[in-house]
Amino acid sequence: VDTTVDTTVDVERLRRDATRVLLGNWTGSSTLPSRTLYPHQWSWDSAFIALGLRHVSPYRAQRELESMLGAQWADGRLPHIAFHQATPHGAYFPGPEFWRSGDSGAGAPAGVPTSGIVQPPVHALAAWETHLADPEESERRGFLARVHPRLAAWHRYLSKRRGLGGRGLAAIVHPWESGMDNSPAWDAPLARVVPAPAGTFQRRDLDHADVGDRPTDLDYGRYVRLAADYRDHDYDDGATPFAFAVEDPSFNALLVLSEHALARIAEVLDLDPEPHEARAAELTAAMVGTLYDPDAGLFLCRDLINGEPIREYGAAGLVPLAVPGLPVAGELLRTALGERFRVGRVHLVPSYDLTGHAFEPGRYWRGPGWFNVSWLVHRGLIRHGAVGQAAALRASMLASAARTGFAEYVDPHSGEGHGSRDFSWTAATTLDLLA
Ligand code: 9WN
Repeated sequence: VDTTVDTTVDVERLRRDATRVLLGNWTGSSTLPSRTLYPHQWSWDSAFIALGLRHVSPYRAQRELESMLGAQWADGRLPHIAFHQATPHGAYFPGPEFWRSGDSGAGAPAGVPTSGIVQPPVHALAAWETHLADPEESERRGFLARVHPRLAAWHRYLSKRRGLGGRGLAAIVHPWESGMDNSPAWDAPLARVVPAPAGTFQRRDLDHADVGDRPTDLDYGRYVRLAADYRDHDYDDGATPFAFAVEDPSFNALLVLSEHALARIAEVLDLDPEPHEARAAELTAAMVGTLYDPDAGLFLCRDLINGEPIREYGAAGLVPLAVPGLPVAGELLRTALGERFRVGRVHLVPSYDLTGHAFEPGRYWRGPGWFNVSWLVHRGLIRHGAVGQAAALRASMLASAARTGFAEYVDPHSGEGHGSRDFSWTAATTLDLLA
């Protein structure tokens, strides 16, 4: 069913409400994705939050990114969670007592407990655009000079330690690392993983969300097993016998965007931008050569355990649209606008193929539209000249944010909100679209 997108949004009110959400989730140095469901600082959330917060307070947006980068490990990895000390013990699973970052030999920071896995590298992009929001304030605080070495070390970690597939792309070793936790793309690779027994851990997410909106217990058993195995090998990428290792087009496309951003940052600092541009070009070529499927007109994930492409069509495969100079942009655009995703004709960008066998309109990353992914695809549409469709997508994002009270994700057909409300990156992407 095609939905008619409500474009009658009270813009001033929406801006005020989005600002209220971000300020309400601010802890003093960073922003919680949600006060109920996610009461700590998350890595890629932080980057999207900064991209919105910069329109409210460039200073706070800088602090947001700096506190995330303050959780960086000695090997350059940026953990997917920096635990917020004031959050009550046990409010989120898995918490610091599970990850035990302080015990690992990989050099977790002393000051803050963290997880040991990562999330997509949106940070350099966010740092660059945060700088642009107020270059004088940025210069006054030496923002770029302080974040550049950390961002460069983060990208180096991904290239060197995570180049597991040997073709120049970064690999993820846990579904949580994709940020799209229970995407149908992970079903086959996860089927090999022996789940941790149900009685050995306690989920906290179901205290705050509907069971039908979240990953299943079986998914959780496998998430726990993979994380515990990595932890028990000291988070050592060379020593862990990974049961799950995948090249994800969204993760790598974000790395490309961030390498381009790092090149711009380097220029401002009078450093050589060339290595970052070269890396961006190399990654783009590797992505197109390894992950693009011409028959599907879409980027697919690749399973590194069996070397095979994963034939599930998800929004991760559309994210490369945001990459400049993408040789297959025309075909990818056709897929975005076609029947699998119907961008501009449904609410947001569906996280999974609307015609796919595993599509579920309300369950997390198995169908619902998410604001961060939609924001990235919106950028891609503009980059490749699909101005009308970009406007329709933008209108659907603004209307959905307003209608649902900044829901975490949205049923692409009905527009109904799911998951948490007052969700930070929903508010942040709203503010950016309104800027
Ligand atoms: C696990 C915080 C995070 C997002 C992810 C989203 C969800 C966590 C969870 O929430 O994941 O990292 O507990 O389900 O899938 O994209 O960063 O908002």
